Parts: sequence; C-alpha cells; structure tokens
Amino acid sequence: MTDHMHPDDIRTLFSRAMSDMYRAEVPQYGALIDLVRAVNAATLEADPDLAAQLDAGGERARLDVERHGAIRLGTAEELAGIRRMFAVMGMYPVGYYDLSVAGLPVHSTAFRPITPEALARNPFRVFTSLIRLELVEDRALAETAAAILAQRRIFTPGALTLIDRAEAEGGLSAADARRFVAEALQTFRWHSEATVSSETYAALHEAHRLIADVVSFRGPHINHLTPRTLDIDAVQAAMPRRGITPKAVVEGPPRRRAPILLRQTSFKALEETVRFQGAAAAGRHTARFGEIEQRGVALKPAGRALYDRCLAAARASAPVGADGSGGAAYVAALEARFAAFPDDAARLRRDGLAYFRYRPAGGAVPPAASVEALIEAGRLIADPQTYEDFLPVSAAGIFQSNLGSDAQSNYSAAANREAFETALGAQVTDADRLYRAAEKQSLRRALAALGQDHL
Ligand code: OOG
Ligand code: NI
Repeated sequence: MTDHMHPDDIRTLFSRAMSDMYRAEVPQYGALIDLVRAVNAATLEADPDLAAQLDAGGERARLDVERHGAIRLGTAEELAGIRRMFAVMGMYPVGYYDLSVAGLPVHSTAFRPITPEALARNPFRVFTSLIRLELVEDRALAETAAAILAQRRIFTPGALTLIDRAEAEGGLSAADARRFVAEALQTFRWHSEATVSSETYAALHEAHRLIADVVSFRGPHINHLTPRTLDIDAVQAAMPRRGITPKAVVEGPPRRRAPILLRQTSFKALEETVRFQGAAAAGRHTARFGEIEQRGVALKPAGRALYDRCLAAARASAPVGADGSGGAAYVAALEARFAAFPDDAARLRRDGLAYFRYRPAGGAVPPAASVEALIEAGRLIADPQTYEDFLPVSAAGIFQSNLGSDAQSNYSAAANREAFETALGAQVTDADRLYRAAEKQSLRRALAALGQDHL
C-alpha cells in the first residue's frame, strides 16, 4: 500500500553518502578501502571454505558495503535526536558500553539493524558515545562546557521536519528519503571553524581531549569509518607500505583458526587545521582516524566470560606502554592465555560457547533421534553467527590510541546505564537476546523443513 522507501534502503543510501563524504575529507580512508578490498579478494580466493561459509550465511554480498562509524555527542537532547534520526534508517541502540572503566568520560551504545534480514542487507553501525560532564573534576569548566553545548543545534531544520514526517507517516517516500539523507549528512560533517576561543579549547583539552573534541565544534563529526576485512593481520602488515602507521597492537582476541568476536586496529589519519574564535593564526586538532576490523562468531555468555578471563589475564601479565613498547610480549601473552579457548567451530557449538544459525541441507528425512544426529548426517548445517557489536575494552584501546597513547589503562567502573537510557529516551536492546532469537528461529525453521518438528 505505501510507497515508502524501505528503511534498509535508506540506510544503504546514508552509509554510501557517509563513505563518499569521508573519502573526500580523509584521503587515507580511500587508500584503506582499496587495501581491504584487495586483501579480502585474495583471502576468499585462497580459502574456498571461507568463501562458501560466507555465501551460505548471506554475508559475502554485504562485505563490500560493510562498515561502522563513530560519533561523540554532547547532550541528552542530542542523543535522543540521534536515536530518532537513526530509527528512520532501521538502526536501533544495542548494548551499553561503559568506557569509564578505561578512564574515559563517556558511555556509549551502538546503533545498528537488529533483524537477520536487515543485517544481511546492510549492517551499517554507528558507535555512539555521550560525554559525561559529571566525571569532569573541574566543576566550573564542566559548567562552561554545558553552557556551550546548550547553544548548538546539530540537526538541520530540514532533517527535523523529515524525522517528524517519518514518525507520523511510518516512513518516507523515495524523494523525501533522498532529501533526508542529504540533510542527515550535514550533522556528521567536519567543521574547521571552532565555536570556542583557543583559550577555552586549551582548558577543555586539559580536562580531557575528548571533552575538547565534543565541545569545541558545531556538531558530532564522524571520527572514523571502518571497513571489515577477512584478514586483519594481512592488512596491518601491508599498511606501512601504503604510508599508514597502525597502532601498536590489534585489540581483541588473538589470531585464530575459528575467529571469535572482533579484532580491531586503528591509525591516526589526520591533523586538522582549526580556526578558533577570535584567533588570527590557525590552530590544530586531531579528530579523525582510520580503523579496520575483522569479525568472528558471536559468543554465548559462557564463551564471553571465558573471553573476558583470558583477555584480563593477558593484559595483567604483559602491559603495553604509551609508545607501544611491550607489544610483542603482549601478543605472546594473549596467544598463551587463549590456548584455553577452543578453536574449532564444532567444539564452540557443542560446548555452548558460541551462537550459530541453522539451515537444512535438502528436504525432509526420516525422524532423527537428535539435532546432533542430523548435523552428523550432514542434513542440518550450523553456520557461525557473526558478532555484530563492539567490545568495551577494545573500544577503550581505540579511543586511547587516537587520543595520542597506546597505553592500556584500567580504572574502576562508574557505569550508569540508567542515566544513559534516560538521556536516550529509550532502553538499549540486549545483544544476547538478538543472537539467541536468531539461533532459535533458524533451528526451528530448519527442523520444520527437514520434517523434524518432534525435536
Ligand atoms: C569510538 C572508539 C570505539 C570501536 O570500534 O570500538 C570504536 C570513538 O573514538 O569515538 O570505534
Ligand atoms: Ni570503531
């Protein structure tokens, strides 16, 4: 009945527009995309099993459009507005990330599609952080920052009108959707003209570089866009040849035969020339960086607890310095600790450590005794579910390295999910629930197709 553009298609338009904008603003991003494409093509050619598995999981097609971005917001109103904006594109807040554990004055969520179908079409995600002025010790400065933030409007009037329309009418026409994408893009653009004087900037910077980055500009500039690679070590090794220097160590689990969760590495992309209010001379600010990621299977709570234990043990035994020193020892410690983590898909599944998605091979068969029997007979196939989210310890490492340090720090937590959700104006979805539902539903459908409803 409706002639609305599907939210998945609006998301694809938006993700492409963001990528084009970022490529024009940050040339190294374009170089990285080309490198990742080349490595992915070579990896698929060398590993037909991986290619078949990605095909079967419907993931090969999305690989070339797959990326995530990140923004940092200043106020509750901005966060609530962003939630409404992303909902137009079928992106919803999933998960709560407490970055105060790493001494960062932010907490975050990830806006992303939530159904398997929408994820297969385009899994574009935006890691979205809200600054926490209550953690700033200098109370007078925190108040100055709040007053500055209260002045700015990060959404164009056109974007607001179209968000209202999408909510009232349950969607947007194709023409409105295109206008919406163009208006929404403005929110994430880089502005080289700061809204503050160089003195205010210096004071904010002194409190925390993140505070300066959020408070001093007109809007939440997209600070990176991250393509997904199938071999992060190959990309990391090839980066220097293309004039890109990655951070000292890859965040997340070590290299494995059966990849789990998420591995990430980043590099400083650009030092921006900034014009401060009332200043004659140009100033400088580092805002934008580059990042790559490799995604593996999503873990069940037991697998995640084991991951957290292995990671914590490695970090405690081999700290990495601010200059990246100790990186090699850290990688060795990581590999040693993760020897305790099963490294083949079948065991991850049987041990209840990871989430899978099931599909039938062929049509109905005589009643089987168990799901395991069907799998052994090759009639039921379990594909790993890709982890679609982020990792708080890794995210902290990415933040740190782009704030000028490779040091790993561990502070005491000051999580405040309730305050975050109040600012958001909604509750965040629990990621586990989504993986669990996808596993259950796929198993039910596969068993039905095989005539095994008794199981
Ligand atoms: C976000 C850093 C975290 C990731 O992929 O974990 C992140 C930021 O710097 O704003 O991007
Ligand atoms: Ni990122």
